[in-house]
Amino acid sequence: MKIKEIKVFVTNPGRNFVTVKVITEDGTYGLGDATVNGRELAVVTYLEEHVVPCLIGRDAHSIEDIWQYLYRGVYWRRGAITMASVAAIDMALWDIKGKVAGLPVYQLLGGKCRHGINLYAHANGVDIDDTLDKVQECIDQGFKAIRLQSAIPGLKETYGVLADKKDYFELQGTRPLPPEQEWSTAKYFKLVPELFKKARERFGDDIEFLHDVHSRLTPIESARLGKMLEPYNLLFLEDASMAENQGNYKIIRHHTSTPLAIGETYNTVWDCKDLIQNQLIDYIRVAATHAGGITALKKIASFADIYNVRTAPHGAPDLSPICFAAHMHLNISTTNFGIQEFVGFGNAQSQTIFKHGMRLENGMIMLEDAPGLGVDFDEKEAEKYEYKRSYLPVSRLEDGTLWHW
Ligand code: CS2
Ligand code: MG
Repeated sequence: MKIKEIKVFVTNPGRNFVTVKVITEDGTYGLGDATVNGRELAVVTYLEEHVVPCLIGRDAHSIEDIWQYLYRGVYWRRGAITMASVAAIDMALWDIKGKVAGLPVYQLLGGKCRHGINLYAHANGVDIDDTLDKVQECIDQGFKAIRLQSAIPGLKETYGVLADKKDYFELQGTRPLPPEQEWSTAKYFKLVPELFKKARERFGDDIEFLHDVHSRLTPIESARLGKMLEPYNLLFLEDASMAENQGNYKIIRHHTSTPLAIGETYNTVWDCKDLIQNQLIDYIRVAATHAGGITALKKIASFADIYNVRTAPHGAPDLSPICFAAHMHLNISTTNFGIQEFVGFGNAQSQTIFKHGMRLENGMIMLEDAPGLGVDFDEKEAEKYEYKRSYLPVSRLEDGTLWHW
């Protein structure tokens, strides 16, 4: 089953997505997501110039060998751009294999370990009361786990919420240069314990709460936050401190029993090997698109299982429905799956481009039994929405120092 052609598409139905289509000689095709938020065209060039020419004529069934060829066979390994390219090809090849077998990908990964996939939704508010009202909306929609983020009074555009009460997800593509936000750990510390105290008072103990620190604290500050939040029993605290230094988590872990999650920016198992094998985290959040695809995530999950670490794949809207579907096939067939982040299936335009049969039911995703990944991509629709340069925000301390976003 030789690979005949590989196409790379960029479309912007409200935000940029890079999609790869691998086509075999008999016309079977598979799809992959290669979106790296804010650096999209770098992946397109990497794929078109350096990957596609090497794959034409290769056997589409040789998923592991092609993965090794694109990873081990390249001197410059790792990094978001390289791994998103490897990932997109890998997803597309699993999609093809499923279509040829007439089976959904999860069957090829070992079959179902559960009937549905538990999700956590987002409640982002401009202040505590607004955030709590959003929590109520999530509960009304059937969600049983919710991530709470509130803007911090007195700071410009804090993480999770931007000016004009807009969710930061909506703003992609509307500003030509990175928007700037402000950060103050002191002000954040006044707000966050209060947010969760009020949330527990209003909603009781039966709902799971989560929170994303977005790497803005030093390790010892994260440790303090984890302690302060212990009474409110979080499912996990995400990205408590900078991801690059795995040693940070030794300090945090030493001081708090609040469960810890990290991994959305990791590109390979090497980025989280120490965290996992030293049991410094509870959830690993690597995404199929950014950490080398289904092949790599399956291996990371098996490694994590040995150390009681569960998976909680990144589910932000800058991952396309193809990546989301890849996560669903992994989630349903992975014994140590924990929870999946979910922010909806995208806007109306996006849903005309990416078509799928995944269903939301009572805070869970249910999968249909379509062969492959179960997502289709409408090229004609995609052409209507041109790429727009767009950036994530940057964050500065109140004195102007550039900080983590
Ligand atoms: C966030 C992401 O969903 C999350 O947990 O951290 O929204 C993240 O900021 C973006 O995906 C970055 O591209
Ligand atoms: Mg996050």
